[in-house]
Amino acid sequence: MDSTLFITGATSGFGEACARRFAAAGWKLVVTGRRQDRLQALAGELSTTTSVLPLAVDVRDRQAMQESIDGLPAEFATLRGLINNAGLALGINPAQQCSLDEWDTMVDTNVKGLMYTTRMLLPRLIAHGAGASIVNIGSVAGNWPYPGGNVYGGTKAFVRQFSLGLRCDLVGTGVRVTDLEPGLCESEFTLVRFGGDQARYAATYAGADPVQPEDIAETCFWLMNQPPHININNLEIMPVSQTWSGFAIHRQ
Ligand code: NDP
Ligand code: 8X3
Repeated sequence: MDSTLFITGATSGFGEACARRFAAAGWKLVVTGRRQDRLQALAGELSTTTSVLPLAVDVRDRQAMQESIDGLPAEFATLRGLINNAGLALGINPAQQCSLDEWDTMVDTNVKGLMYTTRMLLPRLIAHGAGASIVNIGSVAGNWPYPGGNVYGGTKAFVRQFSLGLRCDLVGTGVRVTDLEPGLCESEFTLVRFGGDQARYAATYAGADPVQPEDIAETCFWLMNQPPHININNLEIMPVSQTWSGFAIHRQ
């Protein structure tokens, strides 16, 4: 079977780990992200194993995404997999202190970017048919509220509901859809969230033995290699160290 995977946000974290995992299994890759230098380095490294096409593109730029996808060479034209992974959180402040610009960036990336990529690539996944898969990277933040999660959690709740809606629309095409919902995972996500603050990055993971990007990549690989009649609708994955708090009660 010809297996080509399109990954958004392959320049670090989950996306980069997925690129390595699927390349090792012989999948051809289209790897995307904004940081061209990282894409080139990754493509250079993995191209000793498989065919890799680096595409430097911002998922928020609808026209640039369309042009990149329209220009896919024939070798990468039909997709067995799409991992909608590009995304970010900015800050963890109470809503009443948040920046509207940061809220716009999260919505434009996590919601609109994912929406554009999916719509533009659906015909190529449908052309593959049975066994094709979309894995959307949601979050536990889409299922469970926490202080400061506000718009980030809202974007991930969109990812969950959009994924379920896609399942309805894609019935009969053979294309599977999963919302993969990680909890605490160690990646540059936390550096981005805290504006590059290394101390907050270290404090976030200290003593927590967090999930690693390679764990997420292994899960994506497992999801996409289920028998073609199986769809895992959604899947939460947390480190054992992470659980829930009780309800908060503010007393007068
Ligand atoms: P990283 O910061 O390591 O990776 C994020 C990736 O997204 C990078 O490759 C980045 O590439 C890309 N990206 C961000 N904005 C854009 C954009 N506008 N256009 C194109 N690419 C973009 O974080 P993770 O690997 O941890 O995060 C991946 C996904 O997982 C995100 O959707 C995140 O919300 C989600 N997630 C993360 C968790 C965690 O604890 N780490 C837990 C649950 C979900 P570049 O900057 O080069 O454009
Ligand atoms: C990232 C997980 O709990 O930091 O999506 O929001 S969390």
